Amino acid sequence: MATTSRRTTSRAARRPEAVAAAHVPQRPLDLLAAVRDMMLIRLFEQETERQYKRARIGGYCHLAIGQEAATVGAVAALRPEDKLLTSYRSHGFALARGTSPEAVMAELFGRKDGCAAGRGGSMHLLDPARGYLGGWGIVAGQLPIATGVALAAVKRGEKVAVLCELGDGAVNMGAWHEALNLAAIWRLPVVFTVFNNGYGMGTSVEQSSAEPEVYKRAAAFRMPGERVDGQDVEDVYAAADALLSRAREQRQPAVLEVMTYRLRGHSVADAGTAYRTREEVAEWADQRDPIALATAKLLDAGVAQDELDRVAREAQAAVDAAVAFAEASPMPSADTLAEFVYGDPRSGEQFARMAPGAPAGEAAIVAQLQEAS
Ligand SMILES: Cc1ncc(C[n+]2csc(CCOP(=O)(O)OP(=O)(O)O)c2C)c(N)n1
Repeated sequence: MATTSRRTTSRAARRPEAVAAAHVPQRPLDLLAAVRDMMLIRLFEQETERQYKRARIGGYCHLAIGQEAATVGAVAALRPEDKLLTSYRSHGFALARGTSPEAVMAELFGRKDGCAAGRGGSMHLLDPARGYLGGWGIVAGQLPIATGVALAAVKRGEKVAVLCELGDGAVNMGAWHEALNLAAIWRLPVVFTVFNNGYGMGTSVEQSSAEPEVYKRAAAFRMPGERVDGQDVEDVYAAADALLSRAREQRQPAVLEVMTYRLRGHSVADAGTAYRTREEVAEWADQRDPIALATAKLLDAGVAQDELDRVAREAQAAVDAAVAFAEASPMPSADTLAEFVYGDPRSGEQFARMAPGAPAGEAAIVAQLQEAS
């Protein structure tokens, strides 16, 4: 009888070979500021895990502990006018882009003062004022939207770049091909930034991808493709800066593969040990923790340990304040349910048509509209 074997592939905790030109960023990265952001994100997500276990947070919840350098390095390369779209593993992106920890935590709690007014939760963070056009829950769902956002920017004559983050699991979806093909044909300013953390849920990249070196897939669309060490915030920043600059100035789309690792399970419901060994996780935590790597560089450069301790204390205070804010924020009231569903402010009418006895309701609304016009 044929048997199936679940092949697991170990992901060694070592610096991957970068496949990128040596980029010299236009503006140097402020490494201390990057460490501050990474610490905030780490502490925020550790608190998120605690609050989830206390049932303050419901629904799906995906932590990106271990991926902070990838997130902070990529976001640091964005200009204020640029746009950002990501997958559901989105807490760090909102925080790195400047959304307040209060607004993010309140969103996780489903509260009125959350950054998506309590409608989105962990997977659907949103901050249009900062160009963060969402965490998206459908794998690869954000890709065609990012292509569309880039097309809209070109049509409006805006010189902006779009950073579209996705997981390695998204590169085998049809939307990947559609979005990259159109971006290439129309020369749209979008950088598809693949956070390759080795696994899509419990399936390794090697098990699921005929070409596991994701950056090479850019060749199918005649785009530049680069791979960078995602645990080194300076490297991620330099590569993202180069590709985003070319997108902004020359409308050159690209693929950036950021090699990283998530130290937690796929979501809070996954212990993350069925498809990888405890040793593998421990090796990444001990040898390739992005915050430890960056703080070691700062200490080497003469930054005092006291200064780093102060940064960590301030980050923890910001997280504590975020929890207090979220607890105090009210739940959205039921009569605002129809708000934010459609861009059209008349969404209330559309909801009314769906109410019990809608046909009559609809007739009345149509009559009112006719009267008003
Ligand atoms: C279209 C679709 N299919 C399946 C799922 C369920 N699902 C959620 S996350 C995920 C794995 C995605 O992995 P990857 O893209 O590598 O991102 P990561 O979770 O590692 O950040 C799957 C299959 C989904 N959300 N959307």
